[in-house]
Amino acid sequence: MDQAERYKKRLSGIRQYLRDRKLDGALFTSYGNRRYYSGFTGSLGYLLITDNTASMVVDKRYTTQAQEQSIHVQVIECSSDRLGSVAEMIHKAGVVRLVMEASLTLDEYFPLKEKLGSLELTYEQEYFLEQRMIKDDEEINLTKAAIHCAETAFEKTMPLLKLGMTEKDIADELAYQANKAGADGLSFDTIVGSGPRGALAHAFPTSKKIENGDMAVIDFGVFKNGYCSDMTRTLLFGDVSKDHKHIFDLVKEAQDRALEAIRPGVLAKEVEAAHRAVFLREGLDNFALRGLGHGIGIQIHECPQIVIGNETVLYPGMIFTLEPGLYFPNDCGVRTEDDVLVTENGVEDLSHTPHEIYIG
Ligand SMILES: [Mn+2]
Repeated sequence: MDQAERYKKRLSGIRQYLRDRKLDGALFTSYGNRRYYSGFTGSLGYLLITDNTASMVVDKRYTTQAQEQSIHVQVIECSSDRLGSVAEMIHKAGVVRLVMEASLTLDEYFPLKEKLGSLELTYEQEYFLEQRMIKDDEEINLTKAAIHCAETAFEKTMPLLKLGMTEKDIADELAYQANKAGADGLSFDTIVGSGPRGALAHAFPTSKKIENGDMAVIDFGVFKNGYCSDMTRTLLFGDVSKDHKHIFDLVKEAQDRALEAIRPGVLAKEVEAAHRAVFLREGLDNFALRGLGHGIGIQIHECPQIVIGNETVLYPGMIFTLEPGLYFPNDCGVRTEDDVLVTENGVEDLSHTPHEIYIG
């Protein structure tokens, strides 16, 4: 599939939506959707898709870049009245009924609404995000490359770790190694929580030193060529107690059960339930979070959400995380996270970093 075909296919999903709901145009304003439907990587742009046109208002900073990245889109450089240019684009396309993204902020919505006059406005979020759930070959390869980059950085960092280092030292080293391995940046702020701080599911790295017996939860990802990776490992420093190692083993078992449950046709909630069964069996469900994973792609959190009750059917091409965890306040936390791809026959685990890593 070449680039032209790729975008034609993506836009056809939106055009089907417009026809089904008797709408004339869709206005995309978020980074993720704008990028997915146009290829444009800039931070600001208003993309309008109608049944037979695709146009985008950008400011002068981005005119050349947008023309290069979005060859299937007519690029319009805005006047000093940015939203005025957006309204003009919408009027010129003959749109009467417009759907916008639910994430459009109020400070843009109200002035834009005024400029659009009598247009009928509605909003959508779920459908647009669901359009991005099944990745094409290029997206799968880009995601694999981002994962490989992060795992390379992780592998280079491991031999440098020792007792007495701080959480922040670990996060800094990972960031340095990620850049050396070719990352464009981190896909989110690295989480490092050691010892009792591991119980904070989103612990930010501090000057706390790693002590003998600590388990340290490290959640880390890179952004490369527009795609995100996401991985977590709980490192075992020195003499980890039997009780803590038991928790560690249960979390890994929960992930294994989830992995075994994945194949096309299965519901997201069934995968979630497969992992939770381990924690329920042990009477530890109260110490787990409410979800197991999330899609990754252009953004670090995408559909499908692998959470309790989600009836989304799994299809080949979906990529999401499996990240079970148990958190015991003031004691310890364990999480482990792989990125997986649903295949025609089952599932491919895209993460290859070992789970059980002892240090010191
Ligand atoms: Mn994650």
